[in-house]
Amino acid sequence: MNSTIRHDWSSDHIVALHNQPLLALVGRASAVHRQHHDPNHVQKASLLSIKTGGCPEDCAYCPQSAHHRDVALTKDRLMNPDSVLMLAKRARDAGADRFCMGAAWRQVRDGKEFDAVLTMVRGVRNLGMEACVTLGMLQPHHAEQLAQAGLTAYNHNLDTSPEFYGKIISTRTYQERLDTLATVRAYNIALCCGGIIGMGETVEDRASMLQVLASMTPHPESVPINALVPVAGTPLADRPPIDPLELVRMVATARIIMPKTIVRLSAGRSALNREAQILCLIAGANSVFYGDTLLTTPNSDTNEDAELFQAIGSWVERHPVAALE
Ligand code: SAM
Ligand code: DTB
Ligand code: SF4
Repeated sequence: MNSTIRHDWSSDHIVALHNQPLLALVGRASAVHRQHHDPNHVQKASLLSIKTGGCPEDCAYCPQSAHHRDVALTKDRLMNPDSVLMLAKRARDAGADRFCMGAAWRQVRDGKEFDAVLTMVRGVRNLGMEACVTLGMLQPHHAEQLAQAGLTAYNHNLDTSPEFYGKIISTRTYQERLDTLATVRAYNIALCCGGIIGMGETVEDRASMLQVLASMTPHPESVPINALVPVAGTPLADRPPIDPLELVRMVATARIIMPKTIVRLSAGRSALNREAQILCLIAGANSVFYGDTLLTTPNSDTNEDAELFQAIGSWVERHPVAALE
């Protein structure tokens, strides 16, 4: 199996990979996955909205945009670091080893609020967890301070292809996103960067987004694949749900073209039954969000997740059998 790391995948090639017969696609993706990752380990990441709603951006999918006035959402100021760290500890005790904090900001600003976020990052790291934040756009000195605080990764998504992007967001350009990603990279913070499927984009758009991700050197360390969670009051509220196998194809394609990247089966997982989730894990997903809520919408039920992890035997970091082989 040839899975050298490439940065020159063409969109056409990615479409062809994506559209090949499902069993061939999943088989190839699974082989790449096994070559580069422990197939029994599923990382559990916990997600917390540290500042909710009232965001000046107009992302069509997002319940937190102030432009979508009919969304039933309670806005909240930035949480205090003590409460955040209490929840981080609880998540760690429940089995999460990565804690991701999201703020509904257009961009980071200097001041007390950013200082509080730095305190949260330091606190999460002191708990022995990976820390990830998503705070919108940032300037170099913000990235520098986040790196000094020990931040593991910065999440900033492309969301979709450059071609479809204008149908989803008008208040921030694709180039601004790429600039933010470059700033994060310049300070040696790992990149968590992915997108959403199910917003009305074509398979070509999905491939085009993957092409942009795979052209980055190195590939993003982490790629979240979200399925749209349609929220009442947002412009995308009535989008029909995607077929779970579309998520499987997206995960598998990401796995093949970015062999070492941590692929995250992110929002929309609660619409998948156990077997569809397992297919995604076989096809190369390394991680799921674990906990009752994503940022503002419900996540998969934690009891059902416990049963899922029990069924696949991934509670143990490394299965003892692996040590015998
Ligand atoms: N405001 C920051 C930003 O946009 O960079 C951080 C928070 S924002 C909520 C983080 C990501 O969540 C978005 O880029 C998008 O990919 C994802 N997201 C938001 N709402 C979603 C939804 N309804 N369904 C799926 N993914 C969603
Ligand atoms: C990402 O790609 N997915 C997460 C995380 N990064 C921050 C967010 C999903 C949000 C889903 C909608 C909500 O709960 O508000
Ligand atoms: Fe704001 Fe982020 Fe939601 Fe866009 S995705 S509206 S930037 S919180």
